[in-house]
Amino acid sequence: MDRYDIKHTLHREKRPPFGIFIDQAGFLPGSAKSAVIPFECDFFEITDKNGSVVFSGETQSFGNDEASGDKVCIADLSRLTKKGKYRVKAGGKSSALFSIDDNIYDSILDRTLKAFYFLRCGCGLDEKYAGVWKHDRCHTGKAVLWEDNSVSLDVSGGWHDAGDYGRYVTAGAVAAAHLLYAYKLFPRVFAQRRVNIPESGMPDILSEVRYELEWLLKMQNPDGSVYHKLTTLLHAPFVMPEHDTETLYVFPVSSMAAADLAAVCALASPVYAKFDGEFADRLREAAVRSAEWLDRNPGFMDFTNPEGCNTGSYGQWDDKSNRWWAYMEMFSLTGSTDWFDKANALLDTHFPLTEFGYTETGGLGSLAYLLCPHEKDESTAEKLRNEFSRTAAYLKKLSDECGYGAAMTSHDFWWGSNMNVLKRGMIFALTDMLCGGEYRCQAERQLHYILGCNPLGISYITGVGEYHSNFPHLRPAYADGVDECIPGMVVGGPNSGLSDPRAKELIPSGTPPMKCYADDTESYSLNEITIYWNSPAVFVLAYLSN
Ligand code: 9MR
Ligand code: ZN
Repeated sequence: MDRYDIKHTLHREKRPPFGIFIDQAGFLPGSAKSAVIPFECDFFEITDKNGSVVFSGETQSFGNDEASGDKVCIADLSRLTKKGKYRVKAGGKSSALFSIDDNIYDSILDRTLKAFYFLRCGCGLDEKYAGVWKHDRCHTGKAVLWEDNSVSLDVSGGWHDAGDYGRYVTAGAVAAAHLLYAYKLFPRVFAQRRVNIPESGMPDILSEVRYELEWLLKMQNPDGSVYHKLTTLLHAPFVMPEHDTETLYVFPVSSMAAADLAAVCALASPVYAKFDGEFADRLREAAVRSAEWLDRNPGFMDFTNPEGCNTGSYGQWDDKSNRWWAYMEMFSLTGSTDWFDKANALLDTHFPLTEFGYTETGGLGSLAYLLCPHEKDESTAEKLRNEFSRTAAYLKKLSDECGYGAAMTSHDFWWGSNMNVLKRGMIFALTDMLCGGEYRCQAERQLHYILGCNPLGISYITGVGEYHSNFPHLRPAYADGVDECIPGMVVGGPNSGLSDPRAKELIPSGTPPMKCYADDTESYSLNEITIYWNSPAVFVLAYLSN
């Protein structure tokens, strides 16, 4: 799978229309506000909707920014607090339109959450909920067990992982966990939030996550082992999901899948108890079953693609952080110190305790412990809080040293770099909340980078901002024939590894890491979308809306 048959004349990258870079959604009235000017100039002005100058100031020289290769100066407009819509002007250039308002995060949160509905599999997307992005029922048939083709299973449902139509347990569990923690920590943000999905009776975020959890439960064997993934043998061509009718295979079990399933079900069970006791019980039973399987099977069971299969593998080096997460969620669910001891025994095995990715899940386990309702071992809790504080302090330094405010070094721009930025936003948010670290401003800056304060001046969330990604590597977005992309999707972003042929074609060698991006459908290593790039965005937006 190297090239796709994609008509580039239809989906062509637009040239960035703005010369000054700013968060295109905007700012809360009381927040720090700045724009980045990628050329030398002494003064800037802010104009309102009618073009009248309402604010002006001197720029601050920042100097060379390593990751972008830009020499930048900063326009600090924090003192402008009046609500309205504005542009920054300097040196004959302009920024995109941005707002100062109390509700700037609301519609972005709605759209990034609704994005999960648009990725639902095993059902049709009705026009009533999906508008022009509706489609027929997809992937509803049974799937064949890879190891024994005479067995077929009903494993329909869940979210499409990404631009492809595969469904992968570890990726799904982690994305669901980000959303569940967003709900757990910021329930008021979601209590009344409606994003026009078919279900009702509980907050929409929980209905949406339930859609994935029901699928995850189907991926569990009676003995508690869990299949790693469900995909066709090869990635589908760029067709609508209902036209992808190749045989679906259920691929072998992995220990990460069992761990992540146990963890997310243990996390979810008490959250749903208030709304649906029967579902909460099923989640609890599933969690116990997989956690016990994990305990009986202490060896690392990786997953590698069998010969001839080219869909995602989500393989790992080890499963320590997944076990840590599972055991800590089990402790949180049951209060049984046996689970705590099993988790604690892993602490010396050295894995990051503040990571929120689909391979390194240590941060989720740490969070489970710090938020659990039982009496805690103070020294473990202290260690975890210290880890968050230490990591956040380091990341703040990176953010301060970056002209665009991203907590990234120039070596951090790999496949899905936008997830790195957003995960770091999560760490700032959590350190702020759990350790009293006052990192709100840094969390905001990560989002500002995603929404346009970056050296390409592009908002990396489809449909958000005047100039945003619109041609992601996302099959329905290409095949539906609708000009405007499905909104609320976070694209992967700059990747200095240029890990696909189209990226190598589009990005000249020597391009600075933060500029290794193109809004191009074919480039999966620059411009795909995934559920676990959207979920940290929802988390950070929920934190900032709280
Ligand atoms: O997000 C994954 C990225 O970090 C890896 O570098 C890349 C290559 O292994 O795979 C990405 O995951 C893809 C997955 O394998 C299949 N669905 C689409 C995912 C996003 O590109
Ligand atoms: Zn589908």
